[in-house]
Amino acid sequence: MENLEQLKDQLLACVHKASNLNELEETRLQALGKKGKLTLMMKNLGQMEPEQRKTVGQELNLVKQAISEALDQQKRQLEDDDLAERLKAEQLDITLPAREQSEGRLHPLSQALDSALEIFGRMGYEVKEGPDIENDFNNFTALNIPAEHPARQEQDTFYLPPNSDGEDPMVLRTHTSPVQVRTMLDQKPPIRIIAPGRTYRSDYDATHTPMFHQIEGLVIDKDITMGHLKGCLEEFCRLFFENPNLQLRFRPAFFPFTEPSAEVDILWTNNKGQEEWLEILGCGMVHPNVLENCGIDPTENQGFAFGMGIERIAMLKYGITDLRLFFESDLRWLRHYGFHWFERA
Ligand code: 2NM
Repeated sequence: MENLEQLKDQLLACVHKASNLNELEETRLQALGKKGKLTLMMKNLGQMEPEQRKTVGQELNLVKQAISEALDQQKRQLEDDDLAERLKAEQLDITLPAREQSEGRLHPLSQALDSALEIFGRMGYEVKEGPDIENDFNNFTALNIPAEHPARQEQDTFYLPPNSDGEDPMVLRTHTSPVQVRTMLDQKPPIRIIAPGRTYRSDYDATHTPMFHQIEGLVIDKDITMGHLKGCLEEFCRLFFENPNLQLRFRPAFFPFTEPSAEVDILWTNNKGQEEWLEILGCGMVHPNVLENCGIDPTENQGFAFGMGIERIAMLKYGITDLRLFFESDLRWLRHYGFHWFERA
């Protein structure tokens, strides 16, 4: 009996001394394993007198139970300590920026879009988005694009399968202008918005992809003029192309949704050192029919709008020569033309 008490104290001391899960397992085996001290004593019970066997057996069971409980408790404690230590060691500051050597790159389209939005944001434009699938009114009718206009033809527009409800088929938006239409329909002037996003036209060659990206802008108030339009676009182009002396040329053009309309060229020095005018965007004063279609009184309000292709301005700014590679997800191309987070606008 005295031996048993000593053994119990000794085993408990071992349990409490175990400083890791391996040591604890060792202790468990010493006590309760196949050849453990308590296990062997249990085996010896068989050789005792029935009376002695009963009392010693009971004592032994109590000791076994006490050791088992101590082992469980110590195990939980060690596991908790382990976890706490690991949580402390593996602490991660998720607010830190990515490491410079990180493999990830920002796609040049994202970089171009970020820069453009940064510039328009500072000018006080609000970013608006809308769905890629639009109805005929928002994409065409409201924008003064008549039924027989070539832009509506099958070869340019992706039409969705017609519905049984008799409505015109939905389309993949051919420009982001429906976002402006939606905004005019539910907001009163003054309006100053920029609408970036994906657009779709059934066209595929060296300079066209069926999906491409646009940024369009719209400003409406009581006394907005073409002077405001010119100033805004000149400021944008000089900031975007990082050239404070960049020359712009406004050429008369035609769009159904603006009158007058213009195309803007920038004076560009090509890689042979020669200067050339390159078209980069279209713009104009919003057509009174468009304002009217969108619930804005054209006798009280006027405004300007503009639109540009993000692929195009990205190619010019970053010296990218092949449009189609934008959409190939070629890692070598991305490593070459992509940007690191710290190069962002
Ligand atoms: C362009 C060129 C000229 C344009 C017009 C409108 C709206 F909705 F206000 F009528 N949004 N965008 C516009 C005008 C777009 O892209 C070359």
